[in-house]
Amino acid sequence: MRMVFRWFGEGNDTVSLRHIRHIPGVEGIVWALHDLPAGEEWPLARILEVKRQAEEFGLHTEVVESVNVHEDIKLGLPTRDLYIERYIRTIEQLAHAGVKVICYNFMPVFDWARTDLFRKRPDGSTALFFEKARIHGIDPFELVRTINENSSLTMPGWEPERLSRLTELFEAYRTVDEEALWTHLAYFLQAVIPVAERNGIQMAIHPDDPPWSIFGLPRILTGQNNLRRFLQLVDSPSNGITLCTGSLGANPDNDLIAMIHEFHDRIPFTHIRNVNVYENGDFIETSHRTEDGTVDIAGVVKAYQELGFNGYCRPDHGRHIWDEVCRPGYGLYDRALGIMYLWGLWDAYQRVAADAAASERKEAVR
Ligand code: DNO
Repeated sequence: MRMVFRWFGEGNDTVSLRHIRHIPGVEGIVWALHDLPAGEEWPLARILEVKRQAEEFGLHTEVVESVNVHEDIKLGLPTRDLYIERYIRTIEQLAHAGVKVICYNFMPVFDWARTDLFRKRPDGSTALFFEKARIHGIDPFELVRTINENSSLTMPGWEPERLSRLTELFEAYRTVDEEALWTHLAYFLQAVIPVAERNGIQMAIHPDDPPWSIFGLPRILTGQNNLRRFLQLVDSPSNGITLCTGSLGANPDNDLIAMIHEFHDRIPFTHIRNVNVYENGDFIETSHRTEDGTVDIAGVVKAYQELGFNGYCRPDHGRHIWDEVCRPGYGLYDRALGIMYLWGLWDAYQRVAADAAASERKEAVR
């Protein structure tokens, strides 16, 4: 397991590379050119600049999250070919700079969604929260307004520029159902996966967060059967998944450990975090510890360890603790605690496995 940490870039993050370097076992950053709107080609000089900044602190830039997919591709519009062309050139430039994994998603209009960014928890910390009933009753425009008003540091995926076309997009998606979205995804993959293959890149789609339809928009990367269907769309090692335990784990019917066993050789990147799902379907993000939520984090790490997982892993959203002022979910402290928990589990399972193998060898010699 190769540990990496998300960093939003110079002047765009409260966490510094210097601090990231202090977290044990972190070898690289997970990054993006967040100021470029979806559909723009990433200039090589800008890519190399981030690489240089990270390398100054002994960190690599092998994992990108996200190269966002332009809505015209998801909508299947004739203009998609132009945006696919640019996407391909971005893949090539990233490969040229030594990138190995590109995370992206195929969620219409909105990236991940929450109803409250700073929900007070019983321990006094705050965390991201999703209230099912509220999202069903709310007008998406109002949600965008409250989210952006309540935080000067927006959630990635909710940048005001990106959402400025909201009315137009809702109108356009009226004719795109789940099957149409699958077709548009296949078209995109058929164009980009061969390029990724040639350039030694693994594309890793992020599941939908939460893994169900919101605001009547289709969502298809929601569970084990759909992920299997996704992998079969283009059967290539370059066509992979970012297995996100928090996104998929928001639906308690999702068996994460079964997914890891089934898909492990197509998981170049994993996000590990915990959520606590309530009986009514609401969920709140918690500390990474298994006992603190409804996702079996220890089981997840154990499965990866048993399978000899050698992909990239990052802790995911954390609570806001110790008075830290940070991007929602992306503070330093709770994510660093998360990493130490993940390493603790990993090292312990690894030790137990090594000890068991050693005693088996001893038995065999006797
Ligand atoms: C939220 C993230 C998502 C993720 C994208 C990947 O914190 O997990 O914004 O980066 O969906 O494309």
